[in-house]
Amino acid sequence: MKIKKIESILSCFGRNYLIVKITTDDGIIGYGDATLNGRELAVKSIIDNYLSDFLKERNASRIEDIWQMIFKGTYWRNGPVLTTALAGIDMALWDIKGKKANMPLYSLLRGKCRDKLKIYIHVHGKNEDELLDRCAKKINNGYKVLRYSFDIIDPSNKKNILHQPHQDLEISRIEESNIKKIESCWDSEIYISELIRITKKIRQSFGNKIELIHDIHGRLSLSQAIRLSHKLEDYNLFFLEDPIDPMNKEALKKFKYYTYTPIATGELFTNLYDFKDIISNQAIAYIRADISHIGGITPLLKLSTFAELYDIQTAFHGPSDISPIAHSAMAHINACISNFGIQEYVENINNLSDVFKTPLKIKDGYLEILPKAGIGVEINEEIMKKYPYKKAFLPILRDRMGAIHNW
Ligand code: GCO
Ligand code: MG
Repeated sequence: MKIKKIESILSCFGRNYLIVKITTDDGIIGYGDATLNGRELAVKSIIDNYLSDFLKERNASRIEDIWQMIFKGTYWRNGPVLTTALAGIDMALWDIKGKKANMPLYSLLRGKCRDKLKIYIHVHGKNEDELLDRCAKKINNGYKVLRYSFDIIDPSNKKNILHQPHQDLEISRIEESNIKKIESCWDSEIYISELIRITKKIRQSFGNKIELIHDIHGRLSLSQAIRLSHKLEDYNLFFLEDPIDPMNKEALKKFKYYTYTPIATGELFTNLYDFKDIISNQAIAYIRADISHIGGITPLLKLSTFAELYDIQTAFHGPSDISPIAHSAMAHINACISNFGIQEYVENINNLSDVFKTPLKIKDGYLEILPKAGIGVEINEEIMKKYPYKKAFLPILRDRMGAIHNW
């Protein structure tokens, strides 16, 4: 089974998605996700102009070999542009392998070891009341784990909002915008006190019937994070994500001795080595690897097994800026690894169902996966063409003195 054709399709459904399509000489088509939010054209270029030359006429079933060839063979290994392109190719090849064998990916890998997946969804409020209302609505809809965030009006400039990025798609987001509108001013101290106050409110309102997650996006210093995580211990978070800059591995290794709030990190990591030290030191409780940025299914399986040896669980990155193909591929992996913890999920991702028909289904707050061959996403390319790419940028934060702050 030889690779005949490699295409990359870029389109925008509120968020931009870059899809890799590989066709084999026996007519099997595989799809993968190569979306890198804010850098889509760079990934498209590396696929179209470089990687496709490596792939033509290769044996499509030799996935490990192709993965290593692209990662090591290009010499300038690593970096999010290369690994995201590689992820798209890797997913498409696994999709082909599953379709050829007529098996869902989870069967082709290890076979299901659980029937349904615990998930968490985003709930955002523009103010405290809206947040509490929306939490109540989500709990009524059966969701068990909520990742909460909220806007804060800057007391010294009412026009400035201290934003927290979120994927609650029913609430307007500022995450992607024109280059001229993306900068805002951030104040970590105001945020810390508001976060403690609002977390207490959520717990008082809903008791222990839900589990809570909060994402800090690496915005705090180590000492701020220690102070905050102590105060949050009373509210028993499921995990706290990226309290400090995830690149500062030494700080993460120290941080674990200061708090018993479980820590999750890793959505920014683009290779297995980024995780090696913090896993082997048990600095974190959950790995937040992103299938589309770490290089696809092949490395994610290796990473999960490595984490399993240290009693660390998975909580793969699942925002709306990776496509339903990536969400589906992760669900297959989650179904068949023993150290699955939880999966981040975007409720409305299936609203794209006229374009992407996924094998995923939400039932009573859990994610279920239907037995479709391969990754199991059907794509309507005709409709897809009607949603052209729109250039958009992620926000940029500055501190009170005007210097760039961690996003
Ligand atoms: C998460 C992420 C998202 C990011 C987004 C950036 O934990 O889901 O941090 O909230 O904002 O992936 O594009
Ligand atoms: Mg995050």
